[in-house]
Formats: sequence, C-alpha cells, structure tokens
Amino acid sequence: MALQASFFPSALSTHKEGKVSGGVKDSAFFGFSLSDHVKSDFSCSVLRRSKRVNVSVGVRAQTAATASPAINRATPEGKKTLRKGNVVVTGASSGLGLATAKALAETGKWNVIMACRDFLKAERAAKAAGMSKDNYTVMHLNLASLESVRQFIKNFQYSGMPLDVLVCNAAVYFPTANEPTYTAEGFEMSVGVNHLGHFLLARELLEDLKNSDYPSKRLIIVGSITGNTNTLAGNVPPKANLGDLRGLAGGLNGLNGSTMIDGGQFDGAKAYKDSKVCNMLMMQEFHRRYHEDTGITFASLYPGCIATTGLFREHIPLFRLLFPPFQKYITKGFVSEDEAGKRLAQVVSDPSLTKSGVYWSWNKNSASFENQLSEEASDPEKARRVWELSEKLVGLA
Ligand code: NDP
Ligand code: PMR
Repeated sequence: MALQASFFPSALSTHKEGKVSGGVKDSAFFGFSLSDHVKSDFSCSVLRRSKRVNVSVGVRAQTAATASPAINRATPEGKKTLRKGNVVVTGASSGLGLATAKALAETGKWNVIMACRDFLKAERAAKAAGMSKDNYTVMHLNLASLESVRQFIKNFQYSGMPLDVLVCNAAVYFPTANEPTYTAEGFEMSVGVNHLGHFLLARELLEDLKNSDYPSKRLIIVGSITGNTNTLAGNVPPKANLGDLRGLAGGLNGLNGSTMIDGGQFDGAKAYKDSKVCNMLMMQEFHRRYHEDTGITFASLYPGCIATTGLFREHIPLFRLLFPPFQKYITKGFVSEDEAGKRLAQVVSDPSLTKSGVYWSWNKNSASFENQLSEEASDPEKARRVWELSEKLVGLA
C-alpha cells in the first residue's frame, strides 16, 4: 500500500460524504418514518487531482509483475502453462465485488484489478480478506464521473496488462431519498453510476477485451431479480419500468424533464431497479452487436439475495436488521457474501459458463442455470434505444 500510495498519490480517493437536504420516505417494506440521512458521493476534488496522475510511474510500479501478453509461458521443464488472467472488477471494495475478488485471487490464476472509488478502503479490504499482493492491483475508478472512467481506462491501458474479463459490479441504492443526487455530469446518481458509468467503461474497454489472447474473454454485468417483473421480488413496489425512455432522452438531470428514465417523479428504489434493467438490456445488446465478431462472452446474473452488504447502507436501521432473517427464513433467497462471490467467480472463470447472452441464476443446491428475463428486460427494441440514448449521454455519439 505504501508503495502504491507514494507512487500514485492522485489516485487516492478521498470522496466526501455530504448530507443533502430533504427528508426521507416511509419504507415500502416496514412503513416507518425514517431519519434525514442521505449520503452522496462527490468526486470533484478527486477528479481535479486525477488529471495530474503520473500514469507512467504509478501503473508500471503496480503492474510490472503481471503484465504479460503471452498466453502460454514455458516452464523450466518445457511444459506450457496458462498465464494469469486479468480481471477488472468494479466496486471490489465491499460486498459481492470483494467476495468475487477474493475467490478469484485465491485460485492463484487471476490478477484482480480492483477498480474502486476509495483506494484505501479497497487496499484495506483486500488485506483484511487475506488476499495476497501477488494476486491483485487496486486502481482508482469513480463511476459517478465520466472523466474518472476515462482516466481509469487510460491508466489501465497504459499498464500494458491485457484485459481478459471485465465485471461491471459496482452499484448504489438510495431507497429512502426524497431528492435525487447527481453524478459529476449531472445524471441521477443510481442510473448514472450503475448504468451510464459502466456503459462507457465497457464500451471503451471492448477493444481491449477483443485483443486479449486469453482462451475465454468475458464481459459480465451484474443484474438482479428486482429488475425482473416476472418474479415475486420484481413485483414489490415500486416496480421497474423504463416506459418510453423520455427521461433518459432528456438527460436524467431534471433540467429538460425528469431524473427518472420513464419521465416520472424521482423514486430512489425505482431508479435502482430501472438501472438493473438497463444493465441486463445492455448485456444482451452487447451480445447481439459483438459476440459473433469478437468471441467475447457477454453475461449477466442474479447472484442471490446478499442481504448483508453495503448496498442497504442507506436503508433504515430496522430494515437492515430484519432484511437478512426475512430473506433467510421467509423467502429463503438469502446467500452469504462468500457464496455469492463464488457464483460470480464462476461466471468469470468456469469453462462451462461460456454461453453468451445469458442471465445466470442458481438453484437451491447452488447449481447454475440460465434464467428467464422479464419481458421488458429482454426487449431488443428497448435495448437498442437505451444503447443509443446512453451513447449520446456519455459522449460516444
Ligand atoms: P455493496 O454496496 O457492498 O458494493 C457496491 C460496491 O460498489 C462498493 O464497492 C462501492 O464502493 C462501489 N461503488 C459505489 N459507487 C461507486 C462509484 N461511484 N464508483 C465506483 N464504485 C462505486 O453492494 P453489493 O455487493 O450488494 O452490490 C454489488 C452488485 O450486486 C450490485 O451491482 C448490485 O446491484 C448487485 N446485487 C446485489 C444484491 C444484494 O442482495 N446485495 C442482489 C442482486 C444484485 P464503496 O466500497 O466505496 O462504497
Ligand atoms: Mg425483496 C422470493 C422472494 C424475494 C426475493 C428473492 C427477494 C429478493 N425479495 C423477495 C420478496 C419480497 N421482498 C417480498 C414479498 C417483499 C415485501 C415484504 C420484499 C420487500 C423488499 C424490500 C423492501 N425486498 C427488497 C426490498 C429492498 O429494499 C431490496 C431492493 O429492492 O433493493 C433494490 C429488496 C430485495 N429483495 C430481494 C433482493 C435481492 C433485494 C435486493 C435488491 C437487489 O439487490 O437488486
């Protein structure tokens, strides 16, 4: 950590936590009044400093040991072994992302690039999880800023590491917010981080994935059951619904219309579920556009209900207390962070999960199966339009 911090000072994230005005809504689940506490992530100071990143020194220092374009390395006995795979995992500083990073690092077959908004938190999390320094690299990425996304891409590309798998995992969820918060570019935060930041990242790293000589290259975008209205969980109000995309077309900034994709009134829980629909739609659109030509496997998944993660940090304390036992004993949908991490790690590396365009789920015996997406989350016309509107918003069209 000391080496990275001293070589890479401007990649250290010191994101501010700010309270925004406005009260909070009653929980749809427990019907209690909530305290006025909403956290937002403002990245301007990080951004300003990230422009001064000394890429050449910093990244080389971190990655020299792992950067190798050669797919097979000869051992002294002349046997050929597969080189370590390089997998970028966004939001690997906690929850599912961290558990996945740990599961992959433990195999010794992967260099996990932990793409995180809080550099020190990620380093500490990796250390606490017992990950060996040989098996991971922390790189700064704040998905709430497109400039930070572009900077991350530059840093990664400069490192010379091939990109074999990209996992779009990071997410935020603001179920109790009365007022929207915004990314650096002014997009509503949940869709801005969960969908638009990842969309730019994945689009811009596609060429790197394509150029990888690894036997199976993959782009994985984490989805969820709650975005799928063909399930019980997906029918808990507010339900995901992208409508006619008028809010997305207006820029989600509240200036030209609405902060919600469907043009409706801001609702944090719905914004999260809508963002997950976008994640699942984009996985399929990537598949349709690029699978045949590139051989890249595109996949999404529902890892199970990991009711203990930081995703619920903005929820009321009572929800956080009761949600895990509710999922464990009532819905029986609960999975531990470790188990969910193994599932996502499987989608990253299991040779039997190479089918593209698939939304994976797991049954009670923890066996993977191809699951059905809801009508909206599998609508190709909607996917095309979300793709095109998102391209405009992130500056790709
Ligand atoms: P966590 O809150 O534990 O993890 C989310 C991660 O995203 C954290 O590492 C967080 O960073 C990171 N993150 C948030 N904002 C940004 C940003 N602006 N830039 C970069 N990174 C950011 O939640 P989970 O592990 O539960 O969520 C992981 C994924 O799993 C999400 O895609 C979620 O939708 C999905 N999922 C979760 C389920 C669950 O039951 N928990 C169920 C289904 C899907 P930091 O550590 O700094 O806060
Ligand atoms: Mg749900 C089989 C039933 C099931 C499953 C698997 C989940 C998963 N949930 C189920 C059912 C129910 N939930 C029911 C019947 C209720 C009403 C009591 C309910 C409520 C509920 C709330 C209030 N559930 C929630 C919330 C949240 O705030 C979580 C959410 O929607 O976050 C967006 C959530 C979740 N339930 C799940 C899962 C996986 C979540 C986390 C959502 C996600 O990460 O996508």
